[in-house]
Order: sequence, then C-alpha cells, then structure tokens
Amino acid sequence: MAGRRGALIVLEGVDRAGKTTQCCKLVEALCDAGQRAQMLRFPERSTEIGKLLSSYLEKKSEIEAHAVHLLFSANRWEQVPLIKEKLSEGVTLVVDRYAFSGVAYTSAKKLQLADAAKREGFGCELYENQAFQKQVLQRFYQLMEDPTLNWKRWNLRSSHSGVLSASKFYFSDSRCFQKLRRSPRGNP
Ligand code: Z5A
Repeated sequence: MAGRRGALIVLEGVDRAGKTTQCCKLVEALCDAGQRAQMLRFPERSTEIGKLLSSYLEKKSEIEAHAVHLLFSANRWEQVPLIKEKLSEGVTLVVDRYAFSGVAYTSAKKLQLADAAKREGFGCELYENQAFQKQVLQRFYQLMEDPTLNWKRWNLRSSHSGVLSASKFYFSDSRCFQKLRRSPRGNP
C-alpha cells in the first residue's frame, strides 16, 4: 500500500515579512511532533539559474524583465523532481516563497522599476524599496481573493513564537505594514 503523501505548505509575503523565520519554526515543530518535514526556499540561489537570479537581485547584472520572470519560473521547475520525490516519500515540504511570488513581483513591475530605482531609499537588493513593496502587497491581496486557493493569513506580532496550524498557503504582512508606516526612507 502506498504511504501517505507529504503536504506542500507555502508561505508567501513581502520582503522581510518573516517568512524564513516562520518556515524554520514550522519545520522544527513538525519534526518535534514526529512528522518528516523539510524546508525549501525560492529563489533557490545555489543552482546555476539561482546564481543568475542572485546576481540580478543584488544589482550586479541586468536581465530583461520577461527573461527574469522565466528564470524565476525555471528555478522552481528545476526543483520539481525533488519536490515530487519528497512528497511521494511522505515528507512535508515547507516552502519559503513559490509561484505566487512570481505573479506578485512580476505584475508589480508595472510601477516601472527604472523610475523607482531613482528614488531614495532603494535597498540592498533590487526590489527592496517601499513603493515597490506596496505594489507587491496589493498583488498578494488580489491573489488571495481566489476562493479556489486555501489561503490563511497570520499576524506575526502574535505568532512569532508560536506554531502555524497545517494548511496550504500562508500570507504574512503585518510587520511589513508597521515598517512601511514607520520608515520614512523605505527599506522595509
Ligand atoms: N522573487 C521574485 O521576484 N519572483 C519569484 O518568483 C520569487 C522571488 C520566488 C528575493 O527573495 C527576491 O526574489 C524577493 C522576491 C523575489 N524580493 N526581493 N528583494 P528572498 O526570499 O530571497 O528575499 P526576502 O523576501 O527579502 O527574504 P528575507 O529577507 O529572507 O525575508 P523573510 O524571509 O520574510 O524574513 P526573515 O528572514 O524571517 O526575517 C527578517 C528579519 O526579521 C530577521 O532579522 C528576523 O530575525 C526578523 N524577524 C522575523 N520575524 C519577526 C517578528 N515577528 N518580529 C520581529 N522581527 C522578526
């Protein structure tokens, strides 16, 4: 008899919302509870495609917007065999960003990154500025309106030391909202 398939749990949100922190806590909690769980993150910067993306995000190289969207997608596709293998082995995967980031970030580029880049407060990585992050947040809200997806939203202020209950797609924004309000120069 085939074993039980692992769950695919995706955490999404804007930059520095706390996704990595919550992914680690969730994996730890699942393992403590006797489950087999592992974390994945996108972009996965260790692959050849991931290195191109990392260089682009760090503003060390330029890539045409459509091409970079496809590279983010390819970066996920190259992990699909691993994802399928792990899930079929019964391992639960907690994923730090996935295709929703691809949609939200690319569609938010209608802001025109070239203009945004000239504004003060542009951060270390390409997308780390207040105006762009607000656009991304709006795109995430639009994606969350899809009733066919099992989105759950959580407030980091109350759950930072807590544990997430099992579900499929999580979205976090509260701490970012605080930072966006607080920071006059952006860089949330
Ligand atoms: N991108 C894209 O455009 N298209 C795509 O398809 C994909 C991605 C997949 C890099 O992603 C960029 O790629 C990203 C989107 C784009 N935009 N940019 N720039 P990334 O995931 O590598 O980078 P990131 O989103 O900036 O991740 P991050 O910096 O690792 O943020 P995070 O995971 O949300 O947060 P964190 O690492 O858990 O926490 C950040 C800090 O806050 C850290 O010091 C924590 O200790 C602290 N923290 C965490 N939680 C709390 C709470 N609750 N209170 C106080 N402090 C906290």
